[in-house]
Amino acid sequence: MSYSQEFHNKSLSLLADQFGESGISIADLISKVSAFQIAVPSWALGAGGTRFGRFSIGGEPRNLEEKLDDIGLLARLTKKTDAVSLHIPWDIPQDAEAIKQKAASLGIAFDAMNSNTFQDYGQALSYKMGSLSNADASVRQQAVEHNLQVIEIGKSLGSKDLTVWLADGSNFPGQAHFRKALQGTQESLQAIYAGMPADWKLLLEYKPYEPNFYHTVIPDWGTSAMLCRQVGDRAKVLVDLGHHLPNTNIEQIVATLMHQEMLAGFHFNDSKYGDDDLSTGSIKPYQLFLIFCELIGGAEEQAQAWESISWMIDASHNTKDPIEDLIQALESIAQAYAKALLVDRAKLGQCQREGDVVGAQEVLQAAFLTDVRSLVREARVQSGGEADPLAFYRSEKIREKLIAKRGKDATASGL
Ligand code: LRH
Ligand code: MN
Ligand code: MN
Repeated sequence: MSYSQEFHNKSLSLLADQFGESGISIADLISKVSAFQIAVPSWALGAGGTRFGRFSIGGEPRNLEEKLDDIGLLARLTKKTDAVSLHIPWDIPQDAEAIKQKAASLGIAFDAMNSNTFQDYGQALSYKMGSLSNADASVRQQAVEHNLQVIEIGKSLGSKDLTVWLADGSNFPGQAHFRKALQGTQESLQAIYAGMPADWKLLLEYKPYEPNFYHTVIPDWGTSAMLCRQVGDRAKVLVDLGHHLPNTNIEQIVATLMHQEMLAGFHFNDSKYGDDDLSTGSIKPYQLFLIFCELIGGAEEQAQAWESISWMIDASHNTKDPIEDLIQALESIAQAYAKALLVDRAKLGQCQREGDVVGAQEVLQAAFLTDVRSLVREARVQSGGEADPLAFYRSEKIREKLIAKRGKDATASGL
């Protein structure tokens, strides 16, 4: 939809009229939406996508500096991201100080560092049979040391988090010893945690299947939480939206984790079937909205502080221009958040106490069905971003310019 200033102003004042009555201040919402920032992973900037094929879009960032340039551009257009999440070994900085300075000049900080013990990249021992859980102690030790190196790189860049995702598991019954694999993982994580600075957080992902299809060592939030408890207070559960079996109630998982102050943060993406890594909000926007409802409720009712939660996109596929895709994802996340802020929580609480099921649904849908695009746009413009980032990106022919600069065959490292 093309944007006009007049239409924008009208929609915004309509929102103020609509929600003013229930005591919701649009100005307050605008400042909350403006403040909300989501980190972008370095691996989302290439058209790498799925593990099945790569169709380069051209002009992809060829190194860490160019990845930072792309995120700097996203930050400037959308005002919705101010950090990058690096993946080691894909993003080893040659000169950490220079990279740090470049990032700072673009207004980009370093979010969680991601370790990689799910593929072989020339290290001494293979991760084919697992990493932190491997039956062989020397492989476990190598994987621990890799994580410690990732922490060192993160320290040199000013990061404060380590995200661990394990592909560990087995493909066939009998292949792995379940309890020993868990015990090995626990001890490895304890060793990694012991090497983390005192102001760092460890974010532990879970995933029910893939690349292992019979069992994964950390299949669900419960196993992740159990391991985190054994590791330490600053180890918490990371919810990657794609890492659930179909129809899992993710908003309930979020509420449960917040209830125990165990929610580390999110990897946003969307899916139809599994870990599809599709653009956030492209498939199940209602689910995303309900997740934000739980987040806002959990923070307001002081289950867990909003500021303690990390936000990141983790999507990567091979059909869209990655920058356009990220613009859309950042917009969808901001919309879901804005809609959840519109929920009349007092009324919802009353419906819950009175057993008014119909009323509760009405309250949620009144917020969800509201068009908040003008609100999100206003937040962006007030922060100095573009009114319509996607239209700007296209009209300025930014991809064409990137291709001219970096080449048609330039590909980014990553998935
Ligand atoms: C694999 C995965 C996981 C990690 C990322 C690096 O499932 O997508 O979510 O966060 O790779
Ligand atoms: Mn993830
Ligand atoms: Mn994943």
